Amino acid sequence: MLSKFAPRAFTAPVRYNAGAPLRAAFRPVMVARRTVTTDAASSHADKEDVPDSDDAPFQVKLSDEAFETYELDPPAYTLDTTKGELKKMYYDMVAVRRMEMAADRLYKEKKVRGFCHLCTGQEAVAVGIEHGIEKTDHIITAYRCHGFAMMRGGSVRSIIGELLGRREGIAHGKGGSMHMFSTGFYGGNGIVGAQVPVGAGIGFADQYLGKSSVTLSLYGDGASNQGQVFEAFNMAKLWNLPVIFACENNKYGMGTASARSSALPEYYKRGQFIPGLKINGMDVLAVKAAAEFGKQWCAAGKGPLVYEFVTYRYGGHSMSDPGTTYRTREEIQRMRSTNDPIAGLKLKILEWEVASEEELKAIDRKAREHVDEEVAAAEAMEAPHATQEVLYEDIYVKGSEPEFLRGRTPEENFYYPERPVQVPKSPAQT
Ligand SMILES: Cc1ncc(C[n+]2csc(CCOP(=O)(O)OP(=O)(O)O)c2C)c(N)n1
Ligand SMILES: [Mg+2]
Repeated sequence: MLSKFAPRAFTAPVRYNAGAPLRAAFRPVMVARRTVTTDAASSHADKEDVPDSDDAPFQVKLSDEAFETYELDPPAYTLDTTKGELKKMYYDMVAVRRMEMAADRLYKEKKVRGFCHLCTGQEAVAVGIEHGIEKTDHIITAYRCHGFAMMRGGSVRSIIGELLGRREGIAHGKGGSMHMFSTGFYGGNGIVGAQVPVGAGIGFADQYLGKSSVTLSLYGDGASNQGQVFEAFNMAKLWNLPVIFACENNKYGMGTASARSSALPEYYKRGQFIPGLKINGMDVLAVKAAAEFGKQWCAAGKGPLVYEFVTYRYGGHSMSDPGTTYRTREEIQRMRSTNDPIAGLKLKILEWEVASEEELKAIDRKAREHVDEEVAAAEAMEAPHATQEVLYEDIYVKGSEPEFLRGRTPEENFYYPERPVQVPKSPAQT
């Protein structure tokens, strides 16, 4: 029997006694198709229904074009939220963008060295996901990770401190831009696609331990063609793991447009036997609704999902890419001026009278001042001393180091300072 998930083109019966049926099998089927919008201001609410209190819930109706599904009944096109939450989402997106602007400046001042990939334009994905899941859930992503690190609870000073290579950085200055971690956040990974199976493993651990958490394993449109992504899909489906494989389709992998690298650029269908959802990744409300839906789906034991967040990066791939040689300036300008996630939410907040122009300006100022203070604190952090002690710390958990680490020559061996043996106290001593 054919699986109900098998794509039609591969399952349609093919007769070899004539050419016509074969051609018919590949003839495009004319059906009305809805495409997901990237309009960041496409949700609706009646301002009369918006309560006075910041904490009282009200309902937002998402656009009919917020989602597209693959072998999946669509989630509700409504979202329960509060005025307080909308303002917090707005604050979070402004703060992430401001932090990325600071990273951009510090890089150009040559205070940040090495790789640095900014998420400017893609803020709604990190912010919307965080508002739709719990702190006990898990996120793992690629190198475009600053926004996720912050939303998972990393302070701005620890993230910027990391970029500057300081010991107070979120990974003690040893990871840099691509390798940041915090509770429930597993990086920040530089090898394209490698984090996807690791995400499946995190989901496996949850299932094994009987926990009801969900793991979001994020990757890019370029990464989606990695073999290990499909291996992870296969195992996750076989074992029914609580994992959302989420492609941030920002239209480009380095300088290559997605349609030039992907034979099927509909990334939400890439799971084949895994239901998929395509989401307006510029609308933070649609992102939040999708994250909530996926969490409930996984908690109900329904197994993995494949998501595609349609988004856009404003800057180059990394700091060394101006980002204008493989796409037109007009395209970037159009996305910035008509699909910006922050401007879109701002428009809705004003239209629904959730906050006044002045209140929003105050939120902008608060986010700006907070980020600026934190960045200044990071810049004031002392540079690490160029000693072997500093170089070799953080390789082993403190107290579990071996006697020494080998250098290139015996003279370069590093001997860890002797530590007193930790004798556990007996209950009578405590
Ligand atoms: C295994 C591997 N191959 C190639 C690279 C070089 N590389 C770094 S980023 C990138 C493009 C990935 O694009 P995408 O997955 O769309 O993510 P985006 O940068 O758009 O967020 C490539 C090819 C790498 N880091 N790892
Ligand atoms: Mg990409």
